[in-house]
Amino acid sequence: MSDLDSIVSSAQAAFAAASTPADLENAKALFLGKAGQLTELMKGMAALSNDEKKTRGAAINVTKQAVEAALTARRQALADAELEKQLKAEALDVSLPGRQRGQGGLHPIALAWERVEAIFNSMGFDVADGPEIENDWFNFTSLNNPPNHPARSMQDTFYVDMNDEQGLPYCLRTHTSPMQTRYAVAHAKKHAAAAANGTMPEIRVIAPGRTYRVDSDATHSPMFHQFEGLWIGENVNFKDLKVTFLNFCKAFFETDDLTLRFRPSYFPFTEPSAEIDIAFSSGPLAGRWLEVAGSGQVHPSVVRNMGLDPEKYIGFAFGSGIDRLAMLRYGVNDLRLFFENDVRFLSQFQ
Ligand code: 2NL
Repeated sequence: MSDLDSIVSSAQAAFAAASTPADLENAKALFLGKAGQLTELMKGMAALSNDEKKTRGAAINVTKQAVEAALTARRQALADAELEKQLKAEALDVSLPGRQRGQGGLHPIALAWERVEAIFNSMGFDVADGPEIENDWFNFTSLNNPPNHPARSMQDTFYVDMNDEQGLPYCLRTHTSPMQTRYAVAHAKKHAAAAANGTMPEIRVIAPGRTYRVDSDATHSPMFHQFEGLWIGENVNFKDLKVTFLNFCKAFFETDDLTLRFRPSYFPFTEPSAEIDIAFSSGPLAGRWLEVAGSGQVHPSVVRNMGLDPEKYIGFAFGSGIDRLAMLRYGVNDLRLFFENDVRFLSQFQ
């Protein structure tokens, strides 16, 4: 191997051994730098004749080009390797599932509650709201509950350690009725002047909300959800009650395949009173009578307590449990599932 060929092969070996751009530049200096091997060879040409200079010069040039080519190739290889390394480090796995921000949704009871409001709204009913801590008058007395009625006992009602203006303790409302009485009183006041001319608009309202009773087992929760309806006018009757409640049930359960049964009952605030039972003619509950509401013609004393003349105004009321309706509508067999708030249960309703 000539001295020139051995320079090329040792340059190739030195460049290959350089593993970083800095190493490579150091290796380059060994051959092409000021004191590099090729530079030294050029300097050595001074002593040669003109003819020898020509051939030797051409040969050195070829060698130099070969060394430069090897350098360029190695530079490129190192740059490629660096890029490859960078790409690997910054690699994005586009098939990786994104980090999700979990979407919230409404509780099934809230969904049922909203459906109740929407359906009664569509039948011209207003939605009333009111306090969850009630006084004795609105929770019991105005609704015709006698002073020693068992519902008033501490075994049935949660009392608050504070008395109202009459010296009677506040309680957590045991039903949604007080909201309707409050609504009716405000309505009667607002339209008192018009009523004297015989033009008071009808009261048509529903009152959904949380209610509280001292009761806790597999089928009762101390806090539960009710909605009550009230329709009072000059000529509102049981037929209106039946049509209203039937239309509600058909819309709520999204089926015409159901029958209602009105069964005589007793409530202090209505007379006559009836339990409302429902039977589906198809589906998993077909053929069974299920109690879904209490109802009746509003008792004259209760109409009077609303600030209305019972000789002139008459109507009906009903009360039903939202939790129970939600169980029937969504096929939930255990009331407690609604209150455990297990996301695996709740997410099934979204
Ligand atoms: C039941 C019984 C009922 C009412 C609620 C009512 C409200 C007013 C006046 C008269 Cl302001 N009555 N509500 C009437 C009959 C029955 O509910 O078992 N509910 C789950």
